[in-house]
Amino acid sequence: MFTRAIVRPPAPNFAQGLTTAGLGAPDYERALEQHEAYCAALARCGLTVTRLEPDPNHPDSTFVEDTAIVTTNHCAVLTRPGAPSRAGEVERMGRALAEFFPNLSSIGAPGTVDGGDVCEAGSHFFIGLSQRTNEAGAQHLTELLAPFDYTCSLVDIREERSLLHLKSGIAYLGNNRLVVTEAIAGRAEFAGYNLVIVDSAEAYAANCVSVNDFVLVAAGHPIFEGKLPELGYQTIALEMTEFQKMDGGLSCLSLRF
Ligand code: CIR
Repeated sequence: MFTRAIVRPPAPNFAQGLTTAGLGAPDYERALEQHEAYCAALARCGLTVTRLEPDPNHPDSTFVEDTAIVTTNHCAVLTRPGAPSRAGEVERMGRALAEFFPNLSSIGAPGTVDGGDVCEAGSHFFIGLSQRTNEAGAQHLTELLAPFDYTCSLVDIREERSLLHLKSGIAYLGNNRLVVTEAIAGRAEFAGYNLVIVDSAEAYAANCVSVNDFVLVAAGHPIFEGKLPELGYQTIALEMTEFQKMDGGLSCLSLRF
């Protein structure tokens, strides 16, 4: 069971962050409302939500997931984000996590890892090799997780232009069930899993988040949203339009542990 989440509401200059989405500039007030609804959903899932102060020096800092990997058996690793403009986000997360994780470790140079590329699936981690996460970073993370009895495998998405991060295209729901976009559903790495395949037209919905008794899903993806209750999941649909404009999804707005 998760008991806590750390989030960081967007700063007023959130629109100055990195994006490739081509969906126009986000509306700040709307982003704040969507963020607040997201926090309320985490609370409904039973989590105590810690809100870090917004950081205008780092307009992408609302996407806290990229700054650390926090595992269910209480190990935490600070990342070294692949985008230089995001490097300065990690220090604040380190201070926030130190309270809960006395043995924090860190990815070191020349490695880079964005937390969005790291998908915990039971005792196994999928690590995406992406525009943000490199081989050295993935290797270092594999070494840091090994003492905690975690195995890791790499999923190379560098040619998948539609995926910024691995978790833009996959999510683990527990019980060997993996949500995956059509584009990468055929990858050998996912062969042993029960797959919930997300239609290309709804690819953004693949970034859903299993939190205790609920699965958080991005609103506006009726095919996917319809599938989950059939499989026995209770969903909470959340408006994510303003974060989607900045290439962000549901998982990246929080660290959960
Ligand atoms: C970035 O490009 O880094 C941010 N605008 C979006 C990061 C989204 N993070 C994630 O999917 N884990």
